[in-house]
Amino acid sequence: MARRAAKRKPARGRFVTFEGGEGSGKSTQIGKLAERLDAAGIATLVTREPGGTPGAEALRHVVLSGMGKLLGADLESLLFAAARDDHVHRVIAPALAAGTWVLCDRFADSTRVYQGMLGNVDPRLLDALERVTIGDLKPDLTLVLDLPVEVGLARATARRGAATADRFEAEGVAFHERLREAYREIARDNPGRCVVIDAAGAPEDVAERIWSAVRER
Ligand code: Z5A
Repeated sequence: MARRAAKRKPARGRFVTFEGGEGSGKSTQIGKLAERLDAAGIATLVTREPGGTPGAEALRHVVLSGMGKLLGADLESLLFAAARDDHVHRVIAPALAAGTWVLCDRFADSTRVYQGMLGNVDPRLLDALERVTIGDLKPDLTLVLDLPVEVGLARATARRGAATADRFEAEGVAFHERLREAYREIARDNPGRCVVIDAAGAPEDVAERIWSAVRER
């Protein structure tokens, strides 16, 4: 009797998140890493938060327009959580299960930093939201792009041109300094998952630092 070949489940893909302050180069670097992984024959999916699904992109529009801020930090956290839940369940988890590497521009650390450490949202609320939205789905690697605040803001301002600053871009320098420190703290507390990348210098040099970190892991 002919035996049917057992179907092998693909190995789970790796989940890599990019975090950092305004203008730190996350979008630029995520594209460069995706190109390198593709060239190495590794299937990748590039996505972002808030966003990544039609529903989450609609919520992105709400929070970046400043409407979320009007509701207060607790409710703004719920909007980010709703967007994340949709994104995780419809896009990230299925892609990882299919063996695709997922490269995500911002993830749960952004909520911890922006809403938690800077917005003073109770960590117990954020813990509860994480349990519901991401459960055990922690990133395998988080690259924290670290840059002096004035350099990041100058890059973001140059890119924006005459357009109006969004809800977060409009915050002052002190906010962005606290943001940078908050990310460093998260990286210190999670050394197994996070690598701080010096994001100053030419994009190609930053890409090399990221590639070394990915290879090492
Ligand atoms: N947020 C939140 O509060 N809670 C959450 O849970 C989540 C998010 C998930 C999303 O904003 C906002 O939502 C974010 C946090 C909040 N707010 N902020 N700020 P976004 O997605 O619109 O913006 P962003 O995530 O901050 O990214 P960005 O400003 O677009 O910057 P970036 O992706 O880090 O950088 P980039 O686009 O690659 O580069 C910026 C410019 O610099 C661009 O013109 C590049 O060409 C240039 N660049 C990049 N690298 C270099 C180098 N090495 N040298 C010179 N110039 C460079």
